[in-house]
Amino acid sequence: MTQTSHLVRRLVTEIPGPRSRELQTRKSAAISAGIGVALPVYISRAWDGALEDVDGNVLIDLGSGIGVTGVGNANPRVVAALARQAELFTHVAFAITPYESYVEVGEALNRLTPGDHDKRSALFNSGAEAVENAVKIARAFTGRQAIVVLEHGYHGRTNLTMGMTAKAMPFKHGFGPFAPEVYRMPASYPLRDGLTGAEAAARTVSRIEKEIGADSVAAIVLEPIQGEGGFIVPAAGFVAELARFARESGALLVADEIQSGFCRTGDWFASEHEGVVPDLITTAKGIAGGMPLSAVTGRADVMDAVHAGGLGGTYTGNPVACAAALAAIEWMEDVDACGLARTIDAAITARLTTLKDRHPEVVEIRGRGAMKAIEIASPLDLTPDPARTAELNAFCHRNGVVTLVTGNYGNVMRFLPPLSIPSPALEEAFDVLDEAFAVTFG
Ligand code: PLZ
Repeated sequence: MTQTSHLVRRLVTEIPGPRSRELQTRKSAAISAGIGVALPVYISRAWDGALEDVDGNVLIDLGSGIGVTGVGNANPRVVAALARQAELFTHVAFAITPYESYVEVGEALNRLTPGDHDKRSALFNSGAEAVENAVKIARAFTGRQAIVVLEHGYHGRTNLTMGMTAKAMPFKHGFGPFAPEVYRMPASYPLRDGLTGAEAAARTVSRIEKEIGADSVAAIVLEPIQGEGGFIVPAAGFVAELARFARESGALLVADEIQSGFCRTGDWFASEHEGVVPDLITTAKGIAGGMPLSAVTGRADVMDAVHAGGLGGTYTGNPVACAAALAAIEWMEDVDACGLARTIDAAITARLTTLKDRHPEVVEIRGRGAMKAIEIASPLDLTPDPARTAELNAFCHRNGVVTLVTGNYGNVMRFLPPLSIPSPALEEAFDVLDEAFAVTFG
């Protein structure tokens, strides 16, 4: 963690302040009610681990815009690179007249993703779009249709990826029908299923064989650490075992590393920790310091199985986003961002361990690197406690710390600070969490 002194939580009004409340009223009148806002504090600028609002409050950021600004908000190197590019050209469409930075991002992804085999990449805009394209590629390569996804999985909000996402509210409710040939199979959730990785994988494989047929599966798409599902770390060996099954049955393993990628977990990609080399990997979020960019990277033979022109989109691999990605990747390599994530892990784990000792309602501390979470439930029978999780979260918000709730039961608080967060800011944020627990649980 960088040691800088400019970051201090500063609360000059109640949260949200008057100017934010005014904007929220305008928001309700102008913007669809379907666009939710978790914390209606309107931001005017942001930097490493800090968000300043329109009322002059400075909040500590433990969310990184849902795991995006790992390099720090408005990282100066990213800003300089994208401004330079924007002056040259903002868009020409790679499919019409290409440019070098797109190719460079592809080269970087091929180099950084797990495995030293021959790889190819394709760039898109959003995470959901990357997942959609991974499915297209897997179907084109295998000639099969079935897509296996897991309980608690999250893959996006487009029609196909909604179908691949486990949670109904708020993501799918009322939006069906969903795309066919998507099969949800049991995952590994050590706290709640008590199974080893091998046992959980055997259960999943058996269900795939009986309900889909192994020779019908185009791909198993999984998050090596489940993000929106609750920062669930599968039991050791689960992912590797599914990778083995995929290899033996002619299916592809697609690792959705949209949330876990780019040093977030203390490795460049969470698959590395599982000892798995995915056939395809989807990335987004942390790739470009806040600019919309996503990618599918993987085996050259698979990626090249698609006919020319089969993949694309007007904005895919936008040059400004590519310039941002190259600067963000360079920053991550220069500062050893994976090392920063591991340092953050140690600091957060220490704080959460103390908290868990005092409050048995913290039934588990989990996650890796700067992707950590606590699950809040009855210590007696693990009944999820979404009400008190919401109270804790609201306390943090009122007191100037941006925390996020996750999990299919709504009872997981997750911590995704920028990897550049100064250590005092991190400690201060966890002081607030301590107070939140004291107030909520006594
Ligand atoms: N795959 C693993 O985490 C995005 C969604 C927030 P997009 N997660 C945050 C929300 O409420 O929409 C995500 C992810 C994983 C795919 C996606 C989808 O990425 O860039 O949001 O489309």
